[in-house]
Amino acid sequence: MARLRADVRDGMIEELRLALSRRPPEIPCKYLYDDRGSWLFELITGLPEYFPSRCERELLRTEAVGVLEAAGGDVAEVVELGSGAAHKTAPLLHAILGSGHAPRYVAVDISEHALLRTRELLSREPGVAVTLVRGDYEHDLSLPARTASGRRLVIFLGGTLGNMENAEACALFSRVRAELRPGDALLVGANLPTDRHALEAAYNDSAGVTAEFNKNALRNVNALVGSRFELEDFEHEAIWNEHLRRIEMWLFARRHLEIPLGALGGALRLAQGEGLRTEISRRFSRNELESLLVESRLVPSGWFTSEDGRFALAVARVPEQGLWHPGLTSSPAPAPL
Ligand code: SAH
Ligand code: AVI
Repeated sequence: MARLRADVRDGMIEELRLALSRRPPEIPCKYLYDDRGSWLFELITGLPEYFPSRCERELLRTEAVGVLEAAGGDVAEVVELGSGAAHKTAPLLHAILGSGHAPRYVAVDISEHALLRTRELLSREPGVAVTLVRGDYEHDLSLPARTASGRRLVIFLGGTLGNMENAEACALFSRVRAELRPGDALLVGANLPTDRHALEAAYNDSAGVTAEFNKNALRNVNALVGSRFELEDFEHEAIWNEHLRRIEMWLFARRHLEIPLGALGGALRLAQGEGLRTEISRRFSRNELESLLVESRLVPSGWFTSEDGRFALAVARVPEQGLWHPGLTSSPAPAPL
């Protein structure tokens, strides 16, 4: 498995330095995913309280053919961003096999563990050629050249879009778009607004797995830069931010702390009760999500929601040359962001 490129690693150090110097300090959520973090996330997806994975898996199982139709059919290649264990991807690949294509599947993930799980799970799918790409899609997205004619479909599942602010999401979509041709498509899985109690329970699970996952970011940062965060000095809490319609994962200092930051230089001082934010997890309305797609010059072409109304799949396409017009959207044009 390829190591992360040196420039990517250097970029991560700079990114961490900047994030930890903010007030409140932050650790960007990609640092949740070292090998242990990827394993913990997979455990989270099976927890009774964590509903998004189950909703999305069921949606993909029931709507795979509809999703492919909304993508324009004739899909020869699926590129998955942040594939994780790729638990939900198989129904889509089966539907492509059913349509007569032997698809190529390309997984892009920052975590080696996640990619190895992807390969393990998809090796059970005969007829699918699997390519693994280790990298940070927030900085660079150079996909391998296509090997077949037919449509490329980029998929971004799990609600991972919700871990980004609008500017980051649009920047990612632009990077994706640069790897697509007219007629290609993008599929995004997104969380929809739901009741606060279910949400807070999903991110403060009773078995404490999410707390472990959250604190693991400190362990990962220690390993990357030689900082000296002590996990027992922090309390996990996930809080619903009503105004911004997002869950925020925090680590609150249990006492006054002065944490040496190793290669980042200096120390991070936190008063007792002061927090470090490690993740935002947004809930989108249809209008918000489709506006992001339109702003990235993609044309929404399909919308599927889970029975409980908590999760949606949005499909969008790159317009054929010269055909771009916001009025091409499948629903009334969303208001600008
Ligand atoms: N799509 C899977 C996994 C979601 S977890 C699912 O729905 O279950 C988010 C995944 O994105 C993790 O595997 C993590 O390693 C990966 N990831 C997070 N930030 C990333 C980045 N900047 N570049 C590449 N992969 C990233
Ligand atoms: C990967 N991502 C969409 C998950 C989420 O729900 O925001 C990560 C997660 N954080 C806590 N639990 C799960």
